[in-house]
Amino acid sequence: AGIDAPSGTGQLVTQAQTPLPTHNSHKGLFGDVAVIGGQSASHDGQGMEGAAMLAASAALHAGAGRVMLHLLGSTPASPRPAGIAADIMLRSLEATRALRGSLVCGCGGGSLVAGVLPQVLQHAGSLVLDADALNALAAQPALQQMLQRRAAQASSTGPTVLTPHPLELARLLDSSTEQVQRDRIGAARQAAQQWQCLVVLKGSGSIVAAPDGRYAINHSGNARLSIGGTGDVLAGCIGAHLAALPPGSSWAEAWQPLLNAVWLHGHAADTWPPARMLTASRLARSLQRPG
Ligand code: NPW
Ligand code: AMP
Ligand code: MG
Repeated sequence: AGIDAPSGTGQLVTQAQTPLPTHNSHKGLFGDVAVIGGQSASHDGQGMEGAAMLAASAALHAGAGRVMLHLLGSTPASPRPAGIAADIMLRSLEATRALRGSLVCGCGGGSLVAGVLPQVLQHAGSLVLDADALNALAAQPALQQMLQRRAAQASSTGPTVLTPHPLELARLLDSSTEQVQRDRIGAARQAAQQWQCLVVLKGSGSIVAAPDGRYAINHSGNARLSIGGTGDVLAGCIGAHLAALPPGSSWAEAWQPLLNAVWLHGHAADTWPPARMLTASRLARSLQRPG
């Protein structure tokens, strides 16, 4: 109910297609996720560590084998912020970047993200760019050129996923929220083709678009997701679903795992007990593989 699948290259996502782990699985098979973001409160007093912590928690609960986190502006002497699950490894920027697996960058990253993006864009594996990573790209044409170079070298790097909400996409396209919302499919496809990336335009009925023009409309999720932090949870969830792809995978190989992640994120909200308040940290902990 709700949204009709348009004709052409559109598809409606109504369930995840995720195989269950086999009997002899080990953590190496699920892949690792590194999260870089969450500008430390000690840097400028803004305190957006929570966003990166939510992304890391989501990656953990969505099935990553191991999760590492670098809080921008932190040093080895920085205290471990309360609330980071014991399962999550705090690492330096260099150690986090060197990880094999997928890299999620931008959640709560503030102004410090722009400085790390040139290195992040060279990551040999899947890359998810969210929030302030998207804002930095929008503000700096030189970073956009690096993003395009990454796409041209995809066989030695990996697929890139941009996860903007309507205002973030408007910033990237030098447009307005209203214009993006007027033609959500067109805006998502334009960005996917322009940057040769996979794009998830978030909101009610998230649009997933690919560089070749194909797109999908996600059918799960509801207005209970309209709270702070749920987008950070989505970024980590996508990171987990892309983590097992080998370096050099194409965007086409990332397409179905990406649709699974977007659908499962919304599904977690759809199956949340109605009488219980949904929060982003609870959403992260409720993510699960189907089956
Ligand atoms: P309006 O008000 O309609 O003009 P920003 P942010 C629009 C971190 N967080 N449909 C809407 O614009 C993030 O990771 C940290 C239409 C809205 O006001 C970022 O790093 C948290 N419009 C940073 O904060 C938890 C829509 O976008 C504006 C829309 C800033 O991120 C919270 C907000 O955009 C947060 O995640 C829709 N569906 N969705 C933490 N715990 O540490 C959004 N808009 O100005 O980019 O701010 O998204 O809050
Ligand atoms: P962000 O704007 O980055 O915090 O991300 C918000 C997340 O919640 C995205 O995954 C959106 O698709 C989702 N979301 C927000 N509002 C709704 C809604 N009304 N219906 C479905 N999903 C929503
Ligand atoms: Mg967000």
